[in-house]
Amino acid sequence: MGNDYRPITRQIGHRFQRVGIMYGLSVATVIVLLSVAQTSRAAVINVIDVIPNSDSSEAFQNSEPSLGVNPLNPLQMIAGSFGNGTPYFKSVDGGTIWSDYGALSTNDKSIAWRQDGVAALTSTLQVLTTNPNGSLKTSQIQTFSGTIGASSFGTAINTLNPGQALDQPWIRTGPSGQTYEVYNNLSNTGGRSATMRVSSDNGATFASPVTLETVNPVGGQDAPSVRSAVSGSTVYAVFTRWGTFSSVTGGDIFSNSQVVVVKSTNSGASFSAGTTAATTTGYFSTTNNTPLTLGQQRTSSDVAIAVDPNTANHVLVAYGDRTGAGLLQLKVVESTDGGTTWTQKFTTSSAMRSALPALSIAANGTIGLLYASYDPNTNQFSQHLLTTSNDFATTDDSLLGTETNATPTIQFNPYIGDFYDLTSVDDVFYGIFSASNFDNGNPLTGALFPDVTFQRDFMGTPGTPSFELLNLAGNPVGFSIDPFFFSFDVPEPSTIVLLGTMLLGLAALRRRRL
Ligand SMILES: [Ca+2]
Ligand SMILES: [Ca+2]
Repeated sequence: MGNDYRPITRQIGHRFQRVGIMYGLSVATVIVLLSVAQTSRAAVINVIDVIPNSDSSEAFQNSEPSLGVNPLNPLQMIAGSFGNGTPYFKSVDGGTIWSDYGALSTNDKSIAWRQDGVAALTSTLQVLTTNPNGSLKTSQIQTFSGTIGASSFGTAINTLNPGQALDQPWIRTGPSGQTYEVYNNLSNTGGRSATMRVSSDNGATFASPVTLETVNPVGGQDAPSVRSAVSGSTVYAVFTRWGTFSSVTGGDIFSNSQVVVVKSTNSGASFSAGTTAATTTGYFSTTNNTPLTLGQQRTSSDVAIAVDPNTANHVLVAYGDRTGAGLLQLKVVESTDGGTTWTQKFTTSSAMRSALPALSIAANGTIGLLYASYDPNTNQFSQHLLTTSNDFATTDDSLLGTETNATPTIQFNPYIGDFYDLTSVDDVFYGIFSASNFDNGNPLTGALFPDVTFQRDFMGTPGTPSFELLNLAGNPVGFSIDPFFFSFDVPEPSTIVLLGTMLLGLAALRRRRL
């Protein structure tokens, strides 16, 4: 039993191999090897189960995770996921230790930190009424503000309740109190559902909502996910304009959908009409284990956007494409002229289905893409942080975890979430994903993490069949979906020599410890 155990043998398994190869070589040789091997620098990244030790008895499905990091003090962060209501968690040590930060009654939620560092903001959705067929009729979006010293978000500072069908709010912040909430308003005329509202006082008050969509989508609405990214006074938003509908096994697809990017250069006071960043086949499935899902995880409207913190004209979009029967792939397009023209840069493997993209660009220009994959042949999930420091000339795909889809069984939709979340401060990526905590070291029956840390109580050894969750009284607790946090500082190519030297030092250290 313990709450900060790290599975040392598996943690360094990968590193040890590399070290073993290098051992006995001269420093100069190692530097040369590392320089040559830059194209394959996938890393073993420590992932931390966010569930605090005090919550060791929980067995909820903590899906759909969000993360906010204080840009002025990245030791401070607040995360949230589904669970018993929507529990929130905070860390003041860079994500190593997490504690409870209250809970809100929400359907969806999103988190962003104020850029002045004062507080985190969360935007939440509450469904108020449904139609007889169960579809959304009315809902409200609320905004909450919480300081890191507080114990919860407290009461809402703003409520949007127009008596309409609002869905999936997503919050991001700008440098002078601007707060951008994008969402899908299914009550908008003509199915022009992609919408944003803008605050200039940290979410206390908002200007009238702006309908970002400017045409009536052929598919009847824009896809549920609307996302935004901010660089100074430049704000981008992206959504998928659904095209021609057809029904396939397991759900709906929308051919000739458009991935639309709109832009404001005046902190959201006005927006340009959208440009088409890509054409795709949209998809929507709220069932489970179909050719259109990631196992038990439903799929819909995967889209993400990131803007370069140093160059507002440099913007990236990731989106989902149903590229064939039983095949879902993520694609990344890039613009360096402020969204006027777009270039295809990256596509995930066609050997498995991928979704839940989250994008960020670090201060040093490194690009990060967090995503989930599902392999129908093995019935396994995997999570990945893909990074590139040379604009996708080469990419490093770091595997964060692999889990069976067979267990735990779904408690509600979404199984692991309609999104993951990734942000960055300076040169460090901060990400969060939800996955099974069944860390028996075997993704055929449980989960395998290259490097994981648990705060919740357990007995046995993580990564082995002896691993068992315990409550604080020492009694067994069932395995469940948990949120997992990670941070990752990508070394720039110029620092690779330094890394080589460090690895040699590490080699000696690790060998002694073995
Ligand atoms: Ca859980
Ligand atoms: Ca959702």
